[in-house]
Formats: sequence, structure tokens, C-alpha cells
Amino acid sequence: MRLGLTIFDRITGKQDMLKWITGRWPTLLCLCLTPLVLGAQRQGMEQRIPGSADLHHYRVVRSYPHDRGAFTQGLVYDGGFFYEGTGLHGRSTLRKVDPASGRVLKEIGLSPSLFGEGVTVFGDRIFQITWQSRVGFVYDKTSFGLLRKFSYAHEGWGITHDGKRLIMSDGTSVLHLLDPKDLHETGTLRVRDDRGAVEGLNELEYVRGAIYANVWPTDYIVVIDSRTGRVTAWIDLRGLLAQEDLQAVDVLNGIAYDAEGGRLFVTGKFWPKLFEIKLIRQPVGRN
Ligand SMILES: [Ca+2]
Repeated sequence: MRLGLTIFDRITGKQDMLKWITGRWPTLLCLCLTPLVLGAQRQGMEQRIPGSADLHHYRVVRSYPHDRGAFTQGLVYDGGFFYEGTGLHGRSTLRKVDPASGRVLKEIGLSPSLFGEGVTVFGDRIFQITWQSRVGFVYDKTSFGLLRKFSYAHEGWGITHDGKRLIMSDGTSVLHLLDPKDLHETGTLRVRDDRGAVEGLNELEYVRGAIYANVWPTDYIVVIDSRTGRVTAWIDLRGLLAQEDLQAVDVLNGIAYDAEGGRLFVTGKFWPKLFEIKLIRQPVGRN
């Protein structure tokens, strides 16, 4: 009896398992194929990179601890702190982080239905956008109190500003320019290099007249002329994480700039470290 039940359980268990697999085969197929698709996308993007734009490499100045549980979607440096937006449904947050220790000093969670994306600090306000819900939030920088919500007509990936305009990415090659007061779109910027449109623009940072953008799903950042949309350089950030830190990490994503100190910071989704880097500029004419 016991044996019979066990066999029955095993059979029904297998049947249940079969049903479970059959019912979810599109999801399972997707999960199996996603790394292959991402790998192909990454390879395709990396193959197109040599062009007439400069190619920069990097030197690590200092590394900082970073929360391995943070699916980093937005990163800003302001007044001695990092402000970070994290993603994933049920795990999306806005947080203020102590750079030296990586300790989260202040944090609020988003509704589980929302997938948090980029953040930017504009004066005494913090803007945070979401991926596919087409809703963004404006918070008081000190208290994280919600000041207002706003909506937009595309996906939300990254956000930064140039002191006058908010600049948003949506995962394509188009950047959206918004009035920071009424949050209406005032124009777009089409990002191109000499090989054509540069797709997959993700986390953003405005740095001395240029817009830096992570190019999903690669380890590259493009430097964009903020007036024309022209890519003036690619930054090759491959190899930032040591082999022992590569366990369960996702892609490079997160750029912050300390305008007063001239310091550039980068990290990634689930990365255990955040890096201050210096660019090593390699002009046109490289091999
Ligand atoms: Ca940023």
C-alpha cells in the first residue's frame, strides 16, 4: 500500500510536473533562451562599436561596497550621498546610501505592481520613473515625501537632467526631453553614431554637456552630445568586476557624477561593488 501510494504519488507527481511544464513551456523556453538572446544582442552591439567615435577605457580609482540585493536602475551622487532607484516587482525602492559603507540611510518602497527605474535629483526634488506603468513620482529630497505623480506615453528606463530639462530614455535610441515644472515633453533627441541609431539606452547621467548612457545589455556606456544626439565616444567597461564577484550579477547599469569633485561612479544590477573610475581616452585612429 505504502509502495503503491508512493508509486501513485510519483506518477501523479510526474503528471503534475508534466502539466506544470506544459502550462509554462513558453515561460521556461523564454528563461532558457533569454541568456542566448541577450548574449547575441550583446555580441551584435559590441561588433558594431568600432566606428569613427572615440573609444575610452578606464582605470579604477576606488571601489565602494554596494548592496547585492539592489537591482540598480538609477544612480545619482548629490551632497555626499548616493541616491539609488532599484527595480523588480515587489522589490523596487528609492534609497539614500552612505558611499563609504554602502549602508542604506533612508528608503521607501514602491507599490508591488510597479517596476522602478531611473532616478535623478533636481534641486530639492527627486524624480523616479517606472518601467511599463508609464507613471513617475516626484519626492521631496530630504523627507522622501511624495509631492506628485506624473505620466508619460512610453516606457521609462533612465532619467537625468541638464539643469533645465529632464532627459528620459525608454530603451530605444530616443531620449525624451521634459519640462521639469509641468513634466510635459518638449522634444526628443535621436541618438546615433556613424553606424546608425544606438538602441537600448538605459541609465543616464549628465556630465559636463554630455549625456552618458548605459547601453543595455552591454558593458558599454555611450557619450552623447546633448545638443545633437551624436555619439562622441564609447566607454568600454568590460572587466570591471573581478571573477569572484561575478556570481549572480546582472548587467552594468548605474552612472553617477560628482560635479564638484569631478568624480565618475558606475555600478550594476546586483553588483557587490560600486566603482569610482577615471576614463582613459583613446582617440580616433585606434586599432
Ligand atoms: Ca544616473
